[in-house]
Amino acid sequence: MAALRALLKLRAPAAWRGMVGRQATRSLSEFTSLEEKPQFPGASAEFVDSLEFIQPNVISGIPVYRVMDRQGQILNASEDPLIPQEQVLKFYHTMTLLNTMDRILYESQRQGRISFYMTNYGEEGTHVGSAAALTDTDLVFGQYREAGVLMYRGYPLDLFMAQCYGNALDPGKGRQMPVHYGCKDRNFVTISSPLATQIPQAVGAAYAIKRENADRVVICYFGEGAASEGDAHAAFNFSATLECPVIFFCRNNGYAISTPTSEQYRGDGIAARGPGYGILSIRVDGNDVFAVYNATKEARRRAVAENQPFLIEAMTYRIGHHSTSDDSSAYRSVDEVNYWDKQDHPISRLRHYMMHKGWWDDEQEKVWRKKSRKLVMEAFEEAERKRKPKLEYLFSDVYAEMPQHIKKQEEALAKHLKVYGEHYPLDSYEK
Ligand SMILES: Cc1ncc(C[n+]2csc(CCOP(=O)(O)OP(=O)(O)O)c2C)c(N)n1
Ligand SMILES: [Mg+2]
Repeated sequence: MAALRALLKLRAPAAWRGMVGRQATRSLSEFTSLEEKPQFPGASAEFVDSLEFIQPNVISGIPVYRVMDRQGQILNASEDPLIPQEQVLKFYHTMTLLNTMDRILYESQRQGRISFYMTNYGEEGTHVGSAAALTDTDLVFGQYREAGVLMYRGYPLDLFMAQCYGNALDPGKGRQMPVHYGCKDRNFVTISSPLATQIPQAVGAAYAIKRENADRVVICYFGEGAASEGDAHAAFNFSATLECPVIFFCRNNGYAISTPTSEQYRGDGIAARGPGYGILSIRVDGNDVFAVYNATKEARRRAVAENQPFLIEAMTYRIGHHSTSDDSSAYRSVDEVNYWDKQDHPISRLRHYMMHKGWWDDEQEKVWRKKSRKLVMEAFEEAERKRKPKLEYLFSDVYAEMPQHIKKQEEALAKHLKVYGEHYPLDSYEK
């Protein structure tokens, strides 16, 4: 006991020093008031004399912010972001080009040309609406289903393809699974697919940006499934207590592989968690590209101006299978998927909007479909023709100087290939 007391004595002042500054500045009068008020550090509250548990649904039924209805009509003119025609066309071109790239690469995996793929079907609005609301210097941390963000930033088709093929043009030198894109020039941090890896990293980056006083924000994308990881919770809390300019962008697409949201959590989705951490939060219609744009733009403006985190929960639907390793017909109905594909799709909603405006018609659609398919096919064929990266890249870049045991492995491979090289497609590798 004495040892414990001694330990507490030693530790307490250090712990207090680490607490929020506000605690230290409370005046003496607050403690000498005759009124009985809770003085506990860490809570702002009143006393009550009735026993009542807080209902978890106190924060429930968080509304879904939208700007457009399913027919592409603006619901409230004051919410119309009034994006110029040229930029709206860029939204549409990006969303549809992404969709076409997905179709070709998905098929390519099915034919055994690449090892794996993940489509973005149905989530195009969350990517493009949020990407358009950021500036190019804002730092992006993605999960793996955000290719549209990178595409909106101008990442070319041949580099998407190079990564999926792991060919010599791939900046990752063919060392990663497909869809693990990264681009330093475009401030897009390379994907790490162990779930939630990027969330604490994004907060750390936002803290660094805050210390530099840079006019930048960090945006961190993740799925509602990844939000169940411990790292997500640690990241939320750090971002709030360290007051970091970060936007947590949750794509709530209804599933984490085969786990539906009804089995993922018991509260009101992800937005409901924000207030618990002291984070400003909003739920938006992720299939409404303008709603996503408005929410991200305002979150960005305030995150930078006020140095604080924001949480956006974009409600959407994963129309494709989780990945090429999944068959979603085992756990959801075709009718369910068809509803989102045919009746509430972000691409058709934006197309309706453009048609009302007189900015798009069936002929333009036909011409663009043909052209975008041609662009994707050309990049695809080029990627397939390219050689694989040099074999020596198997051993480089981990250590500044190659250690002995890696050197030994490299020599063993060279020896092996000298004898058995004819059994390998060595010509398909760069020399
Ligand atoms: C730590 C960890 N556990 C499990 C997995 C396997 N896994 C890959 S994706 C995924 C589901 C993630 O769902 P969600 O975050 O909702 O993203 P979505 O795929 O729906 O976009 C799981 C369980 C993983 N990659 N990492
Ligand atoms: Mg999900």
